[in-house]
Amino acid sequence: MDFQSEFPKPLLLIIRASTMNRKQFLRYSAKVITATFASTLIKPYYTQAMENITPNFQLPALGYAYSALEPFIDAATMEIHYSKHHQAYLDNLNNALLTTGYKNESIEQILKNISSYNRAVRNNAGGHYNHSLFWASLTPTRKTGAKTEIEIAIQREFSSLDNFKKVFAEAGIARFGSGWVWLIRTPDKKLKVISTPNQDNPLMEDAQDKGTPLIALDVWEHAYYLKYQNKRAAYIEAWWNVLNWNHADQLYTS
Ligand code: MN3
Repeated sequence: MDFQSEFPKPLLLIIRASTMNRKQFLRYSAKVITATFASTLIKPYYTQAMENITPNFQLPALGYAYSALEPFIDAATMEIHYSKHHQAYLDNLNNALLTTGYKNESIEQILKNISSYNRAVRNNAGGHYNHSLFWASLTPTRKTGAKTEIEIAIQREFSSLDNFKKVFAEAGIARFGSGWVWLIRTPDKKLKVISTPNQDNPLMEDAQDKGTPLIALDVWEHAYYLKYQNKRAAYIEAWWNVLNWNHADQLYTS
């Protein structure tokens, strides 16, 4: 018989106790007291998780110095982009979520349900996710050694790495105004180059091209204007030198 479901707890205790000797009773009582104490400790955290909590999205660690990507991306651009632009998206995201009943969703969950949020959450959740991936997609360390799986797949699907770079750069140059260029894995497991306006991204439920982001390139003017001014094509050409292929490969193979 399942005592737990058949009887209320005090009755259960009496039934159990009546069948025990003194030693068993003491041991059982200790267990009940410990369990009761533990549940009062745990309960506030559990209750908190079920109710609205204060959003606290934060900057991810950069992992390299602002100057580490010179001469391809300059230190001043990196510092302003990371510590001012990204921080502003975070502050605005945390503030916007305060008014929408935040329930501890991850950034990916927010993007996947983006149509249930307002414009401020859309712009700033996108801004936070996109920049986090962008920083992780950069490295001062040139890749050496054998081709990664993603490079092999790119060669297979785009004819050559050079052709892929051409398609990717053209998407970046063609993006009118501000936005992003992406290499994504589509739901049917194909590689595809796409671009999105503003801070939209391919995880958003209403994205025109949905998929898993593998490589992200910021083509907003703030990403390159100090060094490249109006020459977006030159910025994209230089950016290939600091692209973290190993990170892209990790996303591709996971
Ligand atoms: Mn940016």
